[in-house]
Amino acid sequence: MTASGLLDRIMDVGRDRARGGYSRHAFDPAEAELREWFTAEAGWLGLDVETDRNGNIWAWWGAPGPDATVTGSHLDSVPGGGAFDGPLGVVSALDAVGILQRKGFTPGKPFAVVVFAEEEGGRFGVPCLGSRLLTGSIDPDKARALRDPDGVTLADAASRAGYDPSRFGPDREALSRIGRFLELHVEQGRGLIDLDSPVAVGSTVIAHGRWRFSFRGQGNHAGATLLTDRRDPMLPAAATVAAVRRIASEVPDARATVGRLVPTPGGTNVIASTVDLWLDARVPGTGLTESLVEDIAGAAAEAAEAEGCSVTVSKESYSDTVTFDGGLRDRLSGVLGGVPELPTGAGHDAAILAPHVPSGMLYVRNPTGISHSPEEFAEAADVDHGARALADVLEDLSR
Ligand code: HGY
Ligand code: MN
Ligand code: MN
Repeated sequence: MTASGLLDRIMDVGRDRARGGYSRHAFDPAEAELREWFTAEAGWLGLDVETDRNGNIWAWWGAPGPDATVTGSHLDSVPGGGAFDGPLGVVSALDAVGILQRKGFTPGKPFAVVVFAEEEGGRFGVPCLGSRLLTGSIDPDKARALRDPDGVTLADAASRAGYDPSRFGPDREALSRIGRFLELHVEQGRGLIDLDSPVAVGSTVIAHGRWRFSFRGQGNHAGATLLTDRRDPMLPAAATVAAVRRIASEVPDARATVGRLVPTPGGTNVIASTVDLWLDARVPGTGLTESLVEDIAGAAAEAAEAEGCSVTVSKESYSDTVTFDGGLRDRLSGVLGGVPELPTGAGHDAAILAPHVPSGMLYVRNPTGISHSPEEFAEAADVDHGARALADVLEDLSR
């Protein structure tokens, strides 16, 4: 089954009728359906499937072992996300195994397809949760206590889905087996359109993080409270959203976003008592993301004081700039005949693994250049070209 054909099989799983696109999140029914689907597809390829202590799925072609060539991505999405971010890397890995099997290739070293859990952090707020737990990049107790928008903890959600959250944590055995990791991903930008190439090799992932700003004022009646008597946290929250764009536009190549803002209690005729907003900030280079956030936090504190409110800022996740392994990058480019190399502003599990094992990425052209939105797209011809390119490099890496 080709990668584009495999994508068609899951096209209706986790559709979000309200937001458009897909909402597939850690340990929810849609993701569970995708896990079952992946396990079946891997089984038909004769792969042995196991789920590790952190909810990541490993499909082994032959016996598990050291120096393994591992490829894969994630199946979860952002809320209202596109069909390709994550699943494209998974279906391409399955298709690549099929291509290699049909040509009679047998890996000369252990080989696995992996699906990482909660890469988007769409439910529990921390991106790449499965690969962070695996590599020890997040404290397991902090992870277990993460809450979704309904207040359900990761521990409870995992238990309800049949996992044992007490086992969450660094998995040295699983990590030590990985000889190299390669993730194929839909491009989240216009690089390949402008370069007129169907695939590229990844070079860097820029630093990025998420911060929660909590504004506190006085809840009250919208009609009975004079404007002069208010401490309305919505005012400093709104001022901060405007300040994010104003301050970030002064920093070369910075990206800063407020995509989520939640007033409490959230009534039309109610002055909010608190307003929470989440800042996603990303600046290439070292230390520049944090200094951007410091400037934004300063503007938030000023705006809060002017309205008689308070604000607390807490860092929820952060990843430094990552440069993928040069030797692996060169090898990928060599096998693929010198395709372009592209940086990205999007985070990936490959970047979480990069400090621990040689990691690399392949990108497949996205004619819209749009991602984290239903308009995200990849032509079937490019999808299948990407799977064949992945098969070629995996063959080279697995001899
Ligand atoms: O947010 C990101 O960059 C990635 O899509 N998780
Ligand atoms: Mn994404
Ligand atoms: Mn992704």
